[in-house]
Order: sequence, then C-alpha cells, then structure tokens
Amino acid sequence: MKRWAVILILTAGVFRAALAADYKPEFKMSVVVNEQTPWGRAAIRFADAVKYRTQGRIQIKNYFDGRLFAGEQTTEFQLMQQGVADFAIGSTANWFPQVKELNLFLLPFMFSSYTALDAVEAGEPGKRLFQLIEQKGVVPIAWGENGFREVTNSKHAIRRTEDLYGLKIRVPPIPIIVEIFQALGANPVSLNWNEAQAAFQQGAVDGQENPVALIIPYKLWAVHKYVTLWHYAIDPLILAVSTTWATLSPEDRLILQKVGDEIMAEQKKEAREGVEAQILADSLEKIYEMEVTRLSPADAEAFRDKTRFVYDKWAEHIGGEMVRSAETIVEKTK
Ligand code: X2X
Repeated sequence: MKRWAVILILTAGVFRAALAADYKPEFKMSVVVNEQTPWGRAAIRFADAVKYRTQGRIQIKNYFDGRLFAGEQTTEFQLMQQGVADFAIGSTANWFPQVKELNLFLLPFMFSSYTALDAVEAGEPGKRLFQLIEQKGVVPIAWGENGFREVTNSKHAIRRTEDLYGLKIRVPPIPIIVEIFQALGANPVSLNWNEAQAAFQQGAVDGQENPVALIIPYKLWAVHKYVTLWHYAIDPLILAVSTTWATLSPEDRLILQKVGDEIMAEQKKEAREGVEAQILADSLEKIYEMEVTRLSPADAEAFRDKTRFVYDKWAEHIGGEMVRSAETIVEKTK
C-alpha cells in the first residue's frame, strides 16, 4: 500500500475516535406521553438500537411524560432548536408554533384514511414540511403515528353536532383545535397533557379528544363511557434530531437515519394496525365497555359543514399551495 494511503487511513481512524470521544455521555430524547404507548415504546426501541449499532457512542436517555419541557408541550420544538433536547419523537400538532404549516394535519375532517396520509407524507407536502423543519434548525428523520383523533366523554353519545353543545372538552393548547371545538358549540379547555390526567380523574372536564392508541393505555375508558370514532383530525409524529446533528460523525448520522426509518415504520404499524383491523374498536366495546359511536355519512357531513370556516381560515394561514397539493393527493386515494 502507498504511504499516503496508510497515512490517510490512520488519520481518518484517529479523527473518528476523537469525534466519538467528544460526544457527551447522555443524549436527551423528549416524549410527551408515557412508555406504555406505541409512541413511547418506539423511543425505548430507538435508544436501545442506536446504542447497540453505534457500539455505545450514542446513549440516549428518554424523558417521558413531557419531563424535559416542564409540561409545556408546545415548547418541545424550541428545546430542540436550543439543543436542550437532542432528540424528540414529537406530535406534529405540538410543533405548530415554530412550523405553522404542520397545522395541515389538523384541518378538520381533511384526511379520510391512513393511505391518504401516507401519500401526503411521501409526496410534495411531506417533503416540503421536512424542508421547513430543517430550515428551523431541526433535522427530521422519519414519520410516525399517533393516530386519528377521536372524542371521548362521560355524558352521552356524540352522534350529531348538537351533542357537543356545552360539553367541557380538554384539548391541547393548540389554537386550531380550540377553534374547531368552539365552532361545534363545545366548551374547549386547553390543558397540557400531564395536567389533563388529573382533570379527567376529577371529572373537571366532560371529555377529551385523542387517538385510540392513547385512550387505551391512559385508561380513559375508566372515566369516559362514550367514544365517537369520527377521525376529525390526524396526528402524525416525527422523529427528529436537534442542532446536535451537526456534531455527529457521518457514520453515526447514517446509523441514526437507518435505525430511525426502521423503528418508526414499525411504530406506525403498531399505532394503526389494531385500529384499521377494528380490533381496538371492538375492544373498546367488549373489554372496556365503552359505547362506540360511528357517524353516518349525513352526520359526518354536518360536522364538516359546521367546521368549514375554521378549515378555510387555517388553510390560508398554512398556505394555499400546500393545502391544495395535499387535497389533490387525498382526493386521488378515495
Ligand atoms: O396533548 C395531547 O392531546 C397529545 C398527547 O395528543 C399531544 O401531544 C398532541
């Protein structure tokens, strides 16, 4: 072997070892929910797999239940921009203050199926959203799933729009969600997820809106007898890396990307499968004794009509081009 080649290999080795040695002993991962959800379980799998594949160079500690941001779930993205959180598996809904275009997924009754959602994520709108996130200093790795947001409550079945009148519904501190519930005549109460648990237990609110993947592990069936599977909004997750990305070696970045892709694909499946196959909906009824309501096409149309002005207002705020592009993709998958 030529001498320069030997020198090159040696210096590359030293360079890599030095980089690895420079890494901090603990990387922090932010997660809003607990480890009993498909969302939380993915964070555990990711940390374990990354540690194994980087031979211990990257050790991630998971901070569940919003512990990294002291309960303020809509500051999670900012924590990544500041490098306080190195990683997050975050709800796109919670990242709206920094990336307003992520409100796309909360446009009321826009997404009819997971097939439509996947097509939007893989298409132009999804790519654009990843670019926008990257422009804000955060590196998105892969899409995941919290799920279609359904509504539960302790008072009565919600079938028609008037059934929501006056009900106190806990919602996350996210303006478009507040406006949707106001448009439907409900009384939305904004609470962070960690505060919401006590409000459910004490009956301080009548209901809430979250996917089945959270309704079951958070035992909302114990406090709310009624659930309506109305799919009013969708809540994709994103696995992302903070400004920390720039400090990692190309080799380790590749490992994060590969492991992240695999684990989030698995996470999506786990969050969706039971719902798509009706297994979870059945268990809401058979095991947890909830009364499950599905909307007839006419009733669904009434909910859509009543929230149309909220849709139009936020579509403008998000940007017409992105919304139209997503609408076209959704239409094609029908
Ligand atoms: O707060 C919620 O409802 C949750 C857990 O779904 C989000 O983080 C948006």
